[in-house]
Amino acid sequence: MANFTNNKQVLDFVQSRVELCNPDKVVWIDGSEALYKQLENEAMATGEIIKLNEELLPGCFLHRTALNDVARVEGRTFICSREEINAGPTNNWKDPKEMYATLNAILKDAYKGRTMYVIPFSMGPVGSPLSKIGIELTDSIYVVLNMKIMTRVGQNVLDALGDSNDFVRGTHARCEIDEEKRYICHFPEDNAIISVNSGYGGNVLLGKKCFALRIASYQGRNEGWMAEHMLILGIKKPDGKIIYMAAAFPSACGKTNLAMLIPPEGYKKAGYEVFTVGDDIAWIKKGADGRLYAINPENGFFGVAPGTNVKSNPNALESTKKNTIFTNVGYDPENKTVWWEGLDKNPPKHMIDWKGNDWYADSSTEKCAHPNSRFTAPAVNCPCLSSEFESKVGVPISAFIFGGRRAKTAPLVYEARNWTNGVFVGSIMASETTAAASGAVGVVRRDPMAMLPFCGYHMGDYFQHWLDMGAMIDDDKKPRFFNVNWFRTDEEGHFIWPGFGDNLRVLDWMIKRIEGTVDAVETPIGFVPNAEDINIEGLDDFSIDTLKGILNVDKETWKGEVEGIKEFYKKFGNKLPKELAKEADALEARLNK
Ligand code: GTP
Ligand code: SPV
Ligand code: MN
Repeated sequence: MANFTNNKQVLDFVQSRVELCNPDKVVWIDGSEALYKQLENEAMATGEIIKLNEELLPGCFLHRTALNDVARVEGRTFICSREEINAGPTNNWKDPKEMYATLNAILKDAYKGRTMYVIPFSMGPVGSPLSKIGIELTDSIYVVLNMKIMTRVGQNVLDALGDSNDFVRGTHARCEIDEEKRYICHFPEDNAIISVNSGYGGNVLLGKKCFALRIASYQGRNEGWMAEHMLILGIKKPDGKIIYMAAAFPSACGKTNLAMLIPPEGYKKAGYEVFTVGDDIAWIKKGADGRLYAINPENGFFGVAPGTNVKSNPNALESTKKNTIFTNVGYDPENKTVWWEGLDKNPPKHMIDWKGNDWYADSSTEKCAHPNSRFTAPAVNCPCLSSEFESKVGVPISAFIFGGRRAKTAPLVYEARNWTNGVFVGSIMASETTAAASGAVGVVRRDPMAMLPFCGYHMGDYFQHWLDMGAMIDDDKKPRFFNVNWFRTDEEGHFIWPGFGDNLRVLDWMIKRIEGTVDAVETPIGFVPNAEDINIEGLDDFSIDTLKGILNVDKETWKGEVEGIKEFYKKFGNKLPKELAKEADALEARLNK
């Protein structure tokens, strides 16, 4: 072991797990291609992964999870802070002592007959002052191969860590994939994560939601930075200037798509380009010049497959053409390729569905791919990856965007009045639930800053942290706040706004607001565009009246909304920042005027 590191805390951690979990063998993931090849071969031999067509999809694999293990499980996700109050009303809490006892019983001999893999990984470019290091222990080769794509893994991470104790201790054990004994547990005060009885992405790739959001949000609050469920994109204007924005949408609400958007023809011709820095998570800190800078701590995309196609997101599709792992999509055994709903209109006649059963295009009634089926693709594959992706300082953020799925209520876009009002707008986000987490789909729920399932501490304190961050930034350097809703529907339930690449038309309006070149209409909820100021040139079947319809703010609907907000706010008791309670009152007063 000492070949890999002399860090005593790392060695102690690994040793203590060896004693508890009792693996047959310990393998350190040093980042070498030879080792990854060997692991791929092993996993192919056991059927854990299926090699896809080397010509069409070089380096790609398919994996199917257990039928009961296809999404994050919020009901079984815990924040185990010593004091219950510190987990807050929106998280499940368990006393760490009690939870360690439960987990230790499950972990006892959990690796028996198996290999324990030690994955040293960096969230963020290795050596960046914004980056953080973790060690994940796992008995799953699938996890190792996914972590290789999603994070920076290997010996250089251990070298960067040196003797430091500042690393997250992650333990994952598949156990029996027993739903009843599935636990995704976070111990923020111990820098530790333990995940058992699952093999699904968000539950087991511990660098992602568990570390980069739940643990990191807690660290960020203590250390004066922010960990957010946000994509980061850069928009290059015809004058060559690049404006960076970060956007928080709940799971499966369009982050990957917005991050990789293709400008509409007219914009392309005019010289607009869009660059992806991140598609899911942003770590944000004040930079040397006083502005807020963001890095993407990840190294790949764990994206929703269904609906991804050459029209909706060609950049994401292109990213999946090599060295990608597909999870729970359809499989064409003849051509060794993959398919999912919404890829194209001609599925292969015979496939194996995500459950492993035969599926026939002309007779099967069930979905071939699971609605939360995913691809794990290396960021370097993305044709529009930002040249700043590896930047150790990050990119300066000019706007924060919040949004969700609201069939009614929220207009296409509006701008908040100022930072405090912007934090209010983020805190009242609501969205219809999706397949990204187990449970009912399509139910409207409050999801502040898209962080409801991901905030590692009391959400009232989290709101306060947002306000405190604002106080650290001079007014002329503060990002602006916007809210968007791509998902307004008509009477028949069809989306009214074309969305996807055409969302740039809305971002374009934001840029004009940032640069101070366009007016807006003041409404009780914030500033809404004059319909004439949103460029709808080149949109077929989309009139200015339709646009006016989705920009409309209905006072009566919003009065109901305020009631919902106040009800939601009650949860936080005296931890709700007074500024936000005042914002709710002020909104109500404006609506009643
Ligand atoms: P997570 O990875 O779960 O955090 O999801 P995400 O926020 O990255 O969502 P993603 O971009 O993968 O989109 C999820 C679903 O929303 C896909 O089925 C998309 O086709 C759909 N979608 C994305 N953008 C738009 C849009 O602008 N309009 C409409 N109507 N649908 C969209
Ligand atoms: C999400 O659910 O927000 C995801 C996928 O990005 S997971 O990694 O499962 O969290
Ligand atoms: Mn996400």
